[in-house]
Amino acid sequence: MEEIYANGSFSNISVVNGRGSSSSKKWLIVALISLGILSVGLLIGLIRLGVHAHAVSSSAAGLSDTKDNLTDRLQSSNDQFSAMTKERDQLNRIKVNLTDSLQSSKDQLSALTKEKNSLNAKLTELSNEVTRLQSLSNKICPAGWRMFRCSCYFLSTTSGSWNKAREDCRNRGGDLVVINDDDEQKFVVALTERSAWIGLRKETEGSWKWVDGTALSSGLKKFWGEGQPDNSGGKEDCVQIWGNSKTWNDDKCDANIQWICEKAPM
Ligand SMILES: [Ca+2]
Ligand SMILES: [Ca+2]
Repeated sequence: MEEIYANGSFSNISVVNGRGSSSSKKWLIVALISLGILSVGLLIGLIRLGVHAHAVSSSAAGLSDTKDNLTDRLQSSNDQFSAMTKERDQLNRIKVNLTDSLQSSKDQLSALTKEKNSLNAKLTELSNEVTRLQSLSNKICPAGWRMFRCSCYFLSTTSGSWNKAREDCRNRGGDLVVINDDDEQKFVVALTERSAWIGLRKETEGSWKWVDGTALSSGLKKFWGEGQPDNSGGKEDCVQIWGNSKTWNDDKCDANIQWICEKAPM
């Protein structure tokens, strides 16, 4: 008992409690201290973890705010893009309309230019006609000739072949009549009730030529009589106006009929 007390304070405790060995008590104390230290460390760890969690939570909140901010900006950008797209489409429509208007204006300008050129050409033609009429204003047809527009016409009082008729007209300062249009045809056929030679003759088969060298125009072919020219007998090369129907007929050039001459006034 005394030995035990002599071994120091820890031993004394062990002796007083009367439980376990001195070594075990020491380990118990060490364990308690370690447990305390561990608890303190754990507490510090928990505090740090709490602080870190708070920081993470704050960071997450910040990120959420940033995300909301970016979402708002993205939505705003989308709205702006949509508005710009609409504006672009509207501008494209305006551009198409303006392009159409410009093309239409160009077409109208082109048509007006053509019309202006056409009118200028007609004005020149009319001016020339006025000049020509003025030069003829003091001119008259000889006795026995009838004036129509700017020509004199003579109906023969005798009869003969086409060649004789032409020779007579030339001797009178003219030639067999050249019918240039509907009005002249109307005037010429009114000169006689009988058939008469005109200045139209076959050049080759199917080709007719006036004595002034011009070809028979398609617009005057309507004056052929029904079924004419028929080249009856294979020798009808000269043209007469039929007195009864007032239409044209090809006949044998040596047929004996009247003729009509044409010449300019003097
Ligand atoms: Ca004529
Ligand atoms: Ca005939």
